[in-house]
Amino acid sequence: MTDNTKDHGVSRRTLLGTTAAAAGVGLAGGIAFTTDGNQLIGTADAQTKAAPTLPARPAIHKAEVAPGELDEYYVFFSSGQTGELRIVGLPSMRELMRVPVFNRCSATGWGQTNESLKVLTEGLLPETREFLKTRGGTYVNGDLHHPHLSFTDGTYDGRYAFMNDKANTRVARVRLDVMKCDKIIQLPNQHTVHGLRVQKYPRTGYVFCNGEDRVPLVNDGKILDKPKEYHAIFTAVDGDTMKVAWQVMVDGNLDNVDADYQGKYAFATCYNSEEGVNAAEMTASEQDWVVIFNLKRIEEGVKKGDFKEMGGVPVLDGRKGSPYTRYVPISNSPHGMNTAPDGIHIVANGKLSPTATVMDVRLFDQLFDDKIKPRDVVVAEPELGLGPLHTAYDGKGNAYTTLFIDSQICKWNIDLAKRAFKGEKVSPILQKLDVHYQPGHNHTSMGQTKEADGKWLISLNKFSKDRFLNVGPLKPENDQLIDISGDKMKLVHDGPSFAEPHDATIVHRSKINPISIWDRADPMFSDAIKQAKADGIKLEEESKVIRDGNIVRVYMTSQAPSFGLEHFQVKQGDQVTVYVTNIDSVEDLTHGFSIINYGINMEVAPQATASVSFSADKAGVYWYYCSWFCHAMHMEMKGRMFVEPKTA
Ligand code: K7E
Ligand code: CUA
Repeated sequence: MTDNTKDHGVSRRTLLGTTAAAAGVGLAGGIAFTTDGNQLIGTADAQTKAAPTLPARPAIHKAEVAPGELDEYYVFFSSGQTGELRIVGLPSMRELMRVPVFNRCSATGWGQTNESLKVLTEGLLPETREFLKTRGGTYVNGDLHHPHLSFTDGTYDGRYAFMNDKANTRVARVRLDVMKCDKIIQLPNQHTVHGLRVQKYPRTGYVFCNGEDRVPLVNDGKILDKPKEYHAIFTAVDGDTMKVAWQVMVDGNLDNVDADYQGKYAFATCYNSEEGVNAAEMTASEQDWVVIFNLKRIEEGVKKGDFKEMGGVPVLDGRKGSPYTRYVPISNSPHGMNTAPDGIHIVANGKLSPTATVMDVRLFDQLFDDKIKPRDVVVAEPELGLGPLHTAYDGKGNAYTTLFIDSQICKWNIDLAKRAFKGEKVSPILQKLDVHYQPGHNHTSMGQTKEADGKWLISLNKFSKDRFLNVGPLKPENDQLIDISGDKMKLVHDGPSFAEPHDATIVHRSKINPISIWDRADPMFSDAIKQAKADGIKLEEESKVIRDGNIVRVYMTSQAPSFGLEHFQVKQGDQVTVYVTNIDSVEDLTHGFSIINYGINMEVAPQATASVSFSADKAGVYWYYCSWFCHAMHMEMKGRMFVEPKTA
């Protein structure tokens, strides 16, 4: 009973009209509200009657959030090669904030302030430090694929978001109280980190990081074109300390990863069991695998000393035949790995195979005890369509798999798939919905937790083609919002997005509680506080210049609409650090500090301190100004830096 619902060529108007009609509500005033505060559906008719002077407009859909209303969900979006984390409201799909992580940010000074440079540099490997010495000290690019929030007991706890950098093998953590990145580490031994997920139970705990590419272990040039001696590494980072807990060497290239709801296992899709180095070699064999990691055995192995220490971390041997891992054969090149909210089923998505492979985590104990064979953990393998990449869940037993090649989302039922696998004549496929175009990840509201609520699905499509005004050869991508609360999926919104949100996490707003004004004791600027103390300065009260040879520290407050210093004087060649402390404690009253022609700009939010260091190499008068709009006299919030020329 496959129903291939086609939404080809559906216009926003007809779509909304259909939805309104389907809702079947009689409305007196044209607009009604559901009990949860969502605006619900006015028929075009009702609206026309209510406001006869307005031209007939489409009904207000529940996906639309009226001016002044708040969204029900936060979505934490990756941004791929842009390197930042984005926060979007759902269902409005309004972009709320960008959190710079691996990139540099002109607006906030990320990559320029001392506070951000500390985060960007302190976790780099020693050899990278050396390599970047003459390259500005830090990477300026990153490739952020997978943002995932910390868990306690199977659901989000609002502490952190963790994310990977595929480009430079890093893992970052964003504090959800202030929405700023506070830690970045680079993983040793591993070459790229692609898949990243966190431990769901009892808490995070571990952050699991897949090393995708295989390289010589000790990659110093002694081994080059000997692919048999290359290895891929799986890493568990301790999410509290942001240090590597342990690593496991595996066979094949690791792709995506997920964890169970019992705190016992992590599992990763692997491609390139051939261990080839080009596409033809990598896809030659019919079978790849999912590798399952036994966390308890690995921890015991570390305790017993059954590892080699490399790059300062314990590396265990998890290749085939190891007690730490099991390899479950799967059709060629599986991609996404997704745990269902039922805590039982995990799905490996076929990519090159039209199938999804469903495993039952309750069988993993027996697999590790060698009581069953690896393929015995497979309980269903439905054929869904071409290019299955990722699967999301509604918490009602249904799964939603992106079909990259078919440009569709396939909705299917896990139970029906299991019955079909046992030989019953049933089709697990409930609906196929066209998306525009070529979806990668998809995600449901709270769907990666045990609290999946089955309301919304987003499809992160790689191509938008004709869906938006033409902006030239480089097009935006298209994040589409789909209503899954009824029996049928309904496409309700197209959202253009810049390169390249692979992945997203949809979180109910009740889980996230950011602050609006910084705590003066925040560790983010503790170095500044320490330095000021050593200089006998109270950051919140004083503005003063301290000279120490050619090292100059300029302390100034900022309070709308003026800086604590109208001017300060330094000498050409001085090494200057400016500390700006925003002493306004008014919500949303952010100041900025920019020095003209010195290439300097940073954000200073209420009650924060931010600092920037530079060499005062150009003599002359340089105005500094507040770059974040703060006051009616914001334009006047400025001062002058005098750089006295060197006398020859
Ligand atoms: Cu499928 Cu990097 Cu999550 Cu992209 S990965 S789609
Ligand atoms: Cu301070 Cu604008």
